[in-house]
Amino acid sequence: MSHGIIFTGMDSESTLSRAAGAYRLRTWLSQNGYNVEIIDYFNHFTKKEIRKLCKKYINNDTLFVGVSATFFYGTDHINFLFKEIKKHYPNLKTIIGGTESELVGLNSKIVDKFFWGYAEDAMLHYLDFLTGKRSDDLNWIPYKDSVAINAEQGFKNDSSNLTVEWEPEDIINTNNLPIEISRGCIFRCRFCQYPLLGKKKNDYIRDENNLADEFRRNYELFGITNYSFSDDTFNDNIVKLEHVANAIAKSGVKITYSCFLRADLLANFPEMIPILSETGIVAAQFGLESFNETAKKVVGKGMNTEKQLLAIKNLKNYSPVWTFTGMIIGLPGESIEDINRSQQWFVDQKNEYFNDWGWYPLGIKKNSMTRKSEFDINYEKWGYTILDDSNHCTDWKNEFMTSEESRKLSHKLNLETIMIKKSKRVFGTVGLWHASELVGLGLSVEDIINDNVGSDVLIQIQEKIERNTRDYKLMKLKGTEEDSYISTFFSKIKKLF
Ligand code: B12
Ligand code: SF4
Repeated sequence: MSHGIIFTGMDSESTLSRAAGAYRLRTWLSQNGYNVEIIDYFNHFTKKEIRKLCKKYINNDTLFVGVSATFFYGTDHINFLFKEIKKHYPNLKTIIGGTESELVGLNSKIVDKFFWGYAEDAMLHYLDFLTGKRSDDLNWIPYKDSVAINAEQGFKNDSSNLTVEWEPEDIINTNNLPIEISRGCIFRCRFCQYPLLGKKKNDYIRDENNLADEFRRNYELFGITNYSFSDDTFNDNIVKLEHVANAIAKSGVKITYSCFLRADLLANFPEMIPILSETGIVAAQFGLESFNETAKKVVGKGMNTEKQLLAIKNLKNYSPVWTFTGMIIGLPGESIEDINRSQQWFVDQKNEYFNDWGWYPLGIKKNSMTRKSEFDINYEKWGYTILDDSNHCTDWKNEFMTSEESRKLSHKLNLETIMIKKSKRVFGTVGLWHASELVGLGLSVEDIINDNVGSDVLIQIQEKIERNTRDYKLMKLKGTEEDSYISTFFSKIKKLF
């Protein structure tokens, strides 16, 4: 008995963790009277199996079939699924939701609606419409060959309750789950496409008890003690950190976690460091973005680099924390020589400040319908000329390079880093992902920091990923065996003729 089915997954093969979006919607909608079935690991199901899943899970109550595109971009799978729905279940709505994603190769003619952005309220509104309880007064805008809404716009975005109720049927065979602490960020960095920017301190923060309940429930049901904090800037103020410390204490569960931090806030508010340590921080991702003074000022992260680095060192000296920073290629005022110099600095600092780092080309998404950055809107003012805007990520040029050159350079430098560090990154993943997986497998933070990760551990991860996927698939396909015996029987007969 489900009102809708959401297919989800991580685009990458290399993770033991899960994407939260579909599960958050399931929890919220069930609190409001609608049942949602989730099919995770979408890219691991064959076309035949997708057909079987549709037969098994679609019933008379089903109103929609959706895909969560925050972390899943497999358009072959989406096209196949929606074609099946349009052919065999024409009354159902086909929906894509999540953070606005490029989805190259998607046939948008067979997508009825796109919901971009945090979508609890908009989706509830839409389901009430589909069940005849209200009219559809959502603000639909033409989008590709379909229509879309910016699901965050026009709603309260109340974030006091952000519960995700993971269920035994989700087969949580891992010790790393995402958990939302708050939404949005108090800053407005000029390149940033994150949601709900410029919020007031403590807007969109989760209620303390609501957070504590989730820590406790996850521990009692699945033994979870290790988390990826989904929060755009975890340390945007000290009150929030204290609030989370209280929630952890209330839950009675001793946790470890990874999170996104701003270095300038650590420098300005050093009293954050003991709180982070005592609450269980083991890995942190910074976004220093650049060492070039002009570029830093332009984006809105202008604090003197030395001060930022000292704060990061203080954090690491207080208790072991694996650290990573993202760096952007293509910011105003920063030349290719500057970037090569920064890469050399990273190589020379030998884990003193950062255990890993990654280069990312600047993305200008001029045609994005949601979450536009200042650079997306006023690119000319910041020295960018648009060369081609037919794709989701616009091709640009500034005084130093083109977007194509910035893409190539980031690829080259990231490869170089892997070679230099003889990287033990888990199957090529970078950033928090890597550290979270390893902590979840029981490795000590010290070993991760010192790159003391044997190939046996990597094989163990690979085996666990394969086992998890197989167990999950078996469970979801359970009850369709009969189907499969019949089709095997017929295909054997076919072969005889
Ligand atoms: C936490 C996080 C991570 C964590 C994830 C941990 C985990 N296990 O989930 C880590 C650090 C590992 C990570 C990694 C990466 N991330 Co990240 N991450 C985030 C962050 C900050 C929050 C995501 C989240 O979980 N939110 C909480 C959930 C509940 O929200 P949600 O998924 O958006 O779901 C809501 C809506 O979107 C909607 N929705 C979702 N699904 C569906 C389905 C339907 C049918 C409907 C109607 C609605 C709907 O409803 C949900 C409830 O409101 C976002 C930024 C942001 N604030 O959105 C970036 C973000 C998702 N990441 C991004 C990127 C690019 C990456 C990386 C590729 C970075 C890299 N180069 O390595 C990797 C991907 C790794 C991989 N293998 O796929 C981009 C994705 C851009 C895109 N979609 O095109 C984002 C948006 C940041 C950005 N603006 O650049 N990330
Ligand atoms: S880059 Fe980070 S600090 Fe800046 S606005 Fe975005 S989420 Fe906030």
